[in-house]
Amino acid sequence: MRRTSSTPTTRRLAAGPGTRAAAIAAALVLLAGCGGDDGGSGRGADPSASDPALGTVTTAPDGVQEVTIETPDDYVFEPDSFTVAPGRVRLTVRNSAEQMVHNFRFTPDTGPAAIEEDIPLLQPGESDTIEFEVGPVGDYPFDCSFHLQLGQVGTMTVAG
Ligand SMILES: [Cu+2]
Repeated sequence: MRRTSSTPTTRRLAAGPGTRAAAIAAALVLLAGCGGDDGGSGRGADPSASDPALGTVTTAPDGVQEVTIETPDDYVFEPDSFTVAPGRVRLTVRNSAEQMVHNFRFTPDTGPAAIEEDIPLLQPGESDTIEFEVGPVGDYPFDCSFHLQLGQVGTMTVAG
């Protein structure tokens, strides 16, 4: 997929997609070696999927929920919705556009609680990762502020 050719610029976190892929590969080796016993820490992560689909929430080795979405050249998020459980979330937004700059923020004054973390600017081909805590269940609208008027919006659902 495109991940291998992208160059994530993870400014705030050391663990990018490559690190995660390596960790999953290491986990596979461990599973093969010990016959898949009660390691148990990989809940929610399918060990056969080294590259989770966009919008698929997996649990990293450190217990944080991880999910990746993309912003292509049209004014959408791909996917435009995903669901997490209360707790920590590590969200990566990858701008898969060839022309267009995008950004990511939780739409101000919406949702059950404010989430201040945002990604102010993503150049074409760039990705960035933010990490935040979610508590109250409900729908948290997000948008690209550049293209909000063109309908570039989505929803993160927090479900207990
Ligand atoms: Cu945009």
